[in-house]
Amino acid sequence: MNIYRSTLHTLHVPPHEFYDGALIPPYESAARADIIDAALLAAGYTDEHAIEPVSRAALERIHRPDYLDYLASIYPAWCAAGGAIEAVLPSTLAVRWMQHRSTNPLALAGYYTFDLSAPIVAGTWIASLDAASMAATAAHAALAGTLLSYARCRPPGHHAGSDMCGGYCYLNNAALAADILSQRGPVAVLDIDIHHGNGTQQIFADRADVLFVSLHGHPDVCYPYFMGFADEHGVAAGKGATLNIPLAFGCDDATYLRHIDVALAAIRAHGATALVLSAGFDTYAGDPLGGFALTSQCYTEIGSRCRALDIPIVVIQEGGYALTALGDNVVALLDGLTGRSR
Ligand code: Q9C
Ligand code: ZN
Repeated sequence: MNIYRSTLHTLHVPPHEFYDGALIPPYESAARADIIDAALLAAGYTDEHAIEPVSRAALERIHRPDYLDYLASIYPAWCAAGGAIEAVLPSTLAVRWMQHRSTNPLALAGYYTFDLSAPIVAGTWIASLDAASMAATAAHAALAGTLLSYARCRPPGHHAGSDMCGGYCYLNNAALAADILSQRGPVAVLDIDIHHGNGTQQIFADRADVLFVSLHGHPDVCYPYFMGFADEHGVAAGKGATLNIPLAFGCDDATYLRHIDVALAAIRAHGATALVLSAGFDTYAGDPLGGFALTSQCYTEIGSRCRALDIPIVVIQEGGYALTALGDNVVALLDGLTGRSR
């Protein structure tokens, strides 16, 4: 199994996030990556491969050019315009009937952001590019015959849409990998983060060749609230290529695995030639941002059921905030995907 990881993520350390009205230390921290790296090493998952910089053309297939320019340039522009040096985090969002395109950096931030949990600091663009590069490199390796890769992406990506950041996400790493893999034939994204992958769904909504399947906390009670309902099936040519499986909080291993089988049946029916696994571990019992009750063994079982698809798999790290268990849970998933028992 190819492993992609690096230390550039340490350039992205936001000072805070808003959580239901409170300003708190960010759950999405550099410590998460360190914990995963230590666990990979201890478990013998050490087949590290070099990361190739992702091309602008590849990024522009999933993100709008003006959004990419925004991410690359907003931090100094925001500071020069009088924004706080701590981070770019707008107080005014361009919601529904407020869509005027301003060039004021303080306004731009509200145009390209959908919530208050994606602060941009000086190194956010470099760190995001690096995470995206891991995902793209893993996808190219899969095209070249690698059966299994794990990209330890930080920041995560599945909430980032074609032109919006939010939910700790800036560039959509999983969408980038899926788009690259789609050169070869139909592909599927299976999103197992507890939060619906609203960005990935939006990016692929009108595409028939990329099936998006997500198991997540029901949006009536779970972030991101406004998307992820079972009646969203895709639009235009993409109708039928979106499958949302919202689940009630409290979901246990047995219930979850029953629904994984539904997801895998859809992936088989789609004729997927490759799988991108958007792997969040905030479904773990006791995750501070979760609400499900999965055990570590469940991740091994998810992995082994995905392995049975018998197609190349690119695993993209998404969420997971129960720090004491995060490393073990990543290893548990990889054990299932490799068929390794310990
Ligand atoms: N009351 C990922 O797991 N805060 N992002 C939600 C809800 C944002 C999660 C507050 C959660 C973002 C990648
Ligand atoms: Zn999540």
